Amino acid sequence: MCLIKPYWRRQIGRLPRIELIIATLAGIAGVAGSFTAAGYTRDFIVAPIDAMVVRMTPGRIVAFMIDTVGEEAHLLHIALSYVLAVGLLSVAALIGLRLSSEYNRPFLGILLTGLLSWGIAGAITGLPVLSLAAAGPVTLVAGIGINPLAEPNHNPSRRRVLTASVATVAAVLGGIGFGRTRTVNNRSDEDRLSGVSEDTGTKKSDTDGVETMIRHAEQKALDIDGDIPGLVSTFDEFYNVDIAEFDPELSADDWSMTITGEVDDELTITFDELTDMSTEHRFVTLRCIGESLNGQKLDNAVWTGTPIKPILDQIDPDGQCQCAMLRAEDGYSIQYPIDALETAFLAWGMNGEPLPQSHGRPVRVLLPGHWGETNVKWLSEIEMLNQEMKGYWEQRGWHGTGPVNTVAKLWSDTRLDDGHIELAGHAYAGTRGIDRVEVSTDGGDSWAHAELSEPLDGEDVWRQWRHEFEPEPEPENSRTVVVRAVDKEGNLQQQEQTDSFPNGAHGWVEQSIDA
Ligand SMILES: Nc1nc2c(c(=O)[nH]1)N[C@H]1C(S)=C(S)[C@@H](COP(=O)(O)O)O[C@H]1N2
Ligand SMILES: [Mo]
Repeated sequence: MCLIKPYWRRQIGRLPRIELIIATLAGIAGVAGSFTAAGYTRDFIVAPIDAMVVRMTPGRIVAFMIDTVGEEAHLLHIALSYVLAVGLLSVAALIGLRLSSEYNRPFLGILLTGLLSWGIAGAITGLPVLSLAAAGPVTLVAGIGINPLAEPNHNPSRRRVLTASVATVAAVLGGIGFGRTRTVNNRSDEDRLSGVSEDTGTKKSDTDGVETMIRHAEQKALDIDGDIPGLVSTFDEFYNVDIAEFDPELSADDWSMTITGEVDDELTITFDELTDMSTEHRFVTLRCIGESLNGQKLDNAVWTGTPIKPILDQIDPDGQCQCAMLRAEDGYSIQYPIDALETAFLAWGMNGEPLPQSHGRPVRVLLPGHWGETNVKWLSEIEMLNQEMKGYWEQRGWHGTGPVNTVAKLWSDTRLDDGHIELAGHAYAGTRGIDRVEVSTDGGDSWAHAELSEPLDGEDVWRQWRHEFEPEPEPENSRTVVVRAVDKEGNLQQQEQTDSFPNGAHGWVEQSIDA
């Protein structure tokens, strides 16, 4: 409250309420107009504001929010960005409204609102033409508020607010309708891109290989009645974690990656050079360190790409720490040892298609066995360091560059036709691999081995498990089911439960079910 100096507080207090209302409506209409033209893309006026909010939020606040609010924390910065966008555009309208009421210059007020809102939108997005779509509605709604054609005494404020509201609602509804199709059109641009990049991206013959792998995975999947994901996640199923609300839009043709820092000569690799290297398809499973113990930010896909080792062999990093900072187009960064980096894979395809925009088009890193955050999307630079530095999440208190924790998920419990109960889920232990999953249906007193899916080819893959049991004839109210995994090195999953912050969730998943 005390942020606003008393002088300004008094000035704002003196503004007629109706002008504030109309200016706010004008701001809303402007944001809607921008959405109409840009859709939910990086050209939308909220996008650059959101990027700025994400960059400026102090790390401790981000860590605190994720810990207490969880993923919904995302909604807060988006909401704040909307408020800022509306606020900035309403300033343009307010100035116009003031000019016309204080100095009785209605046409000048409207003109100024138009110019100012266009300038503001243009300065935020850097897109002068698209900014007209934001400035138009702002000017229209402010113009309704000003209403230069009315006789001074025949212009009751209630009617002006009503008309301005109707115009704003129309702008918002129109925006939602048109903007949606813009967003969808953008998606189909992506699909068209897949045709374009067929020669540079996933080649036809490669795609056949991927299809065979997906078929094999389908054959290996267990016959599970419950509704749980298969062994290969589709684009829609595959989880998404981004620091920014609006993903970078990069084309393969313009992409390149540069290795910089403690090297004799910098090395730049273009998309063509990369895809000309030896191509492989790999099953790789990703898990986000921020997910809750039994959460669903765990997925698997077939990725097409090339090992990074031959590229790293061309340079001779001589930094003291033998570590590298990976950077991406969205401002993301993460640091880990060159030893680990050498095991990485640079992927440009996913399930037989070019990488979807949300998963890092055109090129992302896949680092076997490490937490999701090491798998940099929209990769742009690898900087060889002399000294360790913290990446985006480590600056915010996470310890997510190491190997994943072992976990067995309990994702479904289903009563079968014969009255039995089927429990099922996925288990994952990174490159250690899953040896077995054990299930207890009596709160941990006795344990049985679950049925496991045949392992997929690959060093970093999940498995499905399934366990069927017969409930008591007289159903108890509920019973406690506990699941735990043992990795191929013989380690039993840690029993004690911890939160995901800062080392990833630990513990045995425990649920009470009716049986
Ligand atoms: N450039 C960039 N890379 C990134 C991220 C990001 O926000 N920006 N998020 C990371 C995190 S925390 C995870 S868990 C994985 C998620 O990958 P996905 O969205 O493809 O599932 O990407 C990682 N790579
Ligand atoms: Mo993550």
